[in-house]
Amino acid sequence: MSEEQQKEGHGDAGLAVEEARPELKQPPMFKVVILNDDYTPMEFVVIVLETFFAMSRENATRVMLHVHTQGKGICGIYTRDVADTKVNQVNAFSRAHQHPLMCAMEEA
Ligand code: TYC
Repeated sequence: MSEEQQKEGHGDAGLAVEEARPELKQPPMFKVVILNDDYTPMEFVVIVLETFFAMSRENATRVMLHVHTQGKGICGIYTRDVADTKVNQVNAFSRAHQHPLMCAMEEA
């Protein structure tokens, strides 16, 4: 139909043709944090950060020292399923090596 016909109101019986806005939301994100303790060797924490969070040795060492002095530190921010998987992997790995290192998730 021509623009002219549309303006005149002929031809489409006044049907609404506006597209619905897609109802999409960003998924909630979760911080994965590690906690300090008195027993886990520093080197083990660095290996965990390299292995499960793809950190360089330099960054892993920096994060480990932050946790050692501040009590807690962020390993990364992920969707719920990825965060949950990483927490379970790290805690299983620490238990398997008989270290008390604890990893947890918090809504970001
Ligand atoms: N505090 C531990 C030590 O002195 C090292 C450590 C760092 C442990 C970070 C846990 O998340 C941690 N051996």
